[in-house]
Amino acid sequence: MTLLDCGGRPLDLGRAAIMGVLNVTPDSFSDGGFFLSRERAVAHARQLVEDGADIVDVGGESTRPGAQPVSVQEELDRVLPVIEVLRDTVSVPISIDSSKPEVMRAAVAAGAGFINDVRALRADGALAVAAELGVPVCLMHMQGEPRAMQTDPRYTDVVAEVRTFLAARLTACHAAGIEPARLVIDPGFGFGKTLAHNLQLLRGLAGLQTLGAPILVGLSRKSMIGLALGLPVEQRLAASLTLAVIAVANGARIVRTHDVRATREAIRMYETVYTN
Ligand code: YH5
Repeated sequence: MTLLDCGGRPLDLGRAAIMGVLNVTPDSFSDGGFFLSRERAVAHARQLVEDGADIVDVGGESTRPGAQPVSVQEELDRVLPVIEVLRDTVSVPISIDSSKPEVMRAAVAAGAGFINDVRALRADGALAVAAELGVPVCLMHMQGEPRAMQTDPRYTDVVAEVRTFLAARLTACHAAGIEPARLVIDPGFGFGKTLAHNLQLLRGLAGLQTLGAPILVGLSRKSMIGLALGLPVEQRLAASLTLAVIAVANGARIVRTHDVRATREAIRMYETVYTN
């Protein structure tokens, strides 16, 4: 049975774990300033935990297709106040969703115990900082950069290429002194992939298990559902739950989702049927 030590807070992977998404990006709503956006984010995080989140993923950089880069200072200003409050108000581990070593270091100092990096520690200095911090790290595959990654994604064999990329990042982490027991891998659904690529990856997900690291997936509300079923983002719950269950059936151990309670119920029901 796998237990990840997230800076002193355990994450039990004996059953699939639910990672609740907490976006701290001020794009969609304007408000009375930092205090209001911090209070709103903290309230949302507490709701995610009440709904059954096993870990909360705090992100201050939008990595959606077409998103513009954010400065280190802007990202710190968004996430640090929220992490500081959550450290003292929720008991589950806090994940920092960032690719910037300066943000990783400050977030872990403020109370984060897990690094979720959509760039798999490829930024300058990120490998060394992650080695020094000692917390678990999720390494995600992405082809290109968010701004242009959906322009013309190309693969000969998407499952093989994602697998080879993740194997190389695991090797780079080992070489940098990061213990294998704290590494998690993620195929990066929607990150430089067409609908066909995403479907091939989901069907081939179990093939990543031989890399020896727990698999995390993020499928919640993603465009692949919109493309497959013609649904707007607010009508993607049922399809997201279906994809989450398929992922767990194919080896996923952490599921990143906006809809914690429903995702937890769907996965627990699946596990009730298939676990003796
Ligand atoms: C992920 O897969 N994804 S941010 C576009 C959407 C809906 C949702 C409306 N961070 C992942 O959630 N971290 C994100 O269309 C992630 N794995 C890991 N490890 C993108 C997102 C989203 C994008």
